[in-house]
Amino acid sequence: MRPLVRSSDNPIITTMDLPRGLPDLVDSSSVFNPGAVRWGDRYMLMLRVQTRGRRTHLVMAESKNGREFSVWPEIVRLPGLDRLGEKIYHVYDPRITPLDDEFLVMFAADTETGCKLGTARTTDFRNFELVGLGDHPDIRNGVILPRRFGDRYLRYDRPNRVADAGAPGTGDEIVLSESHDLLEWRPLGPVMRGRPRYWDERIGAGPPPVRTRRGWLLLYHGIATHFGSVSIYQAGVALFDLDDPLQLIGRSRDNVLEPRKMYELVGQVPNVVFPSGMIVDDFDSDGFACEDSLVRVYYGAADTSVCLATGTIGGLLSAVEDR
Ligand code: BMA
Repeated sequence: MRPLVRSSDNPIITTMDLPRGLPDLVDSSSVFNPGAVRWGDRYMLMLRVQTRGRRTHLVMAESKNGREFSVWPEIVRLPGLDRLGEKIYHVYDPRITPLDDEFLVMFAADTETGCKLGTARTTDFRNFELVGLGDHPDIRNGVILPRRFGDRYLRYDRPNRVADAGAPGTGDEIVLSESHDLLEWRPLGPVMRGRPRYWDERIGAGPPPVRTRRGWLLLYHGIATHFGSVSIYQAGVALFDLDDPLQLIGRSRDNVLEPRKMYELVGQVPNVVFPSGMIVDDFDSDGFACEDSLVRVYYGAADTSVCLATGTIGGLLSAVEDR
């Protein structure tokens, strides 16, 4: 059995689903790479919407069944973003972590001096408190673990240390970092590297990791570069030690999702599946994801639409091989 199966309703959100009457979103080009989280009985997505002017807006959407979403008729405002003293071009690819009765949103922010990782907090997805932008000069794909370690927050992130010709910075190493205030992050060390010549030459974390009894389960994206032509974005699985998330237990040899459907092969950026949200239905009484629980993975397809694939925790774990 394949660990992830596409929804027959894909793509589940396209620009046709965006609310009418919002001047900022009129005739938008694409909606993709959503953050995702469960909020009471609702499945919440934070969508990345791109306009014809290549402006980016974040917009919330909600659903009762995880498949049919209604998009909120307002744009997410992060108060204070314009007063940080840096010109911010785009805020995008949000990842949402539930932690202590609130939601932490970590997003990428393109600035004059590189890509930064910013954090905002919310309890209702309408009012956001901006924590700020981290000071790492060029970094993306930050995902906060949904648990504190003592008085520290931990996150996996991906410094942009690799520059492909003509492309913005990317990277081939996921790093674990710690913070006491969500603002200053200190790298603790690399946790996994890209595998040259295979499907995951460049890598970056997908959604925030899920706590299972066997370890922290992380979906990540792997990029195969193709002779200076278009890169191929796929998804794979890795597992890290529960008490020491610096230790990689194993990872999938092959990808678990790759562009095959027309909506993944063709679009604004072809050949892209980009998992950014993952919602687990069932946790046991100790807060571990149940192995037989349904998992919904939300991903951007070809930087154009939002898609859904489902599986189980057990199925994803079985894709992980011992190192
Ligand atoms: C990455 C990020 C993603 C995007 C992907 C494919 O570098 O910018 O937001 O989905 O490229 O274009």
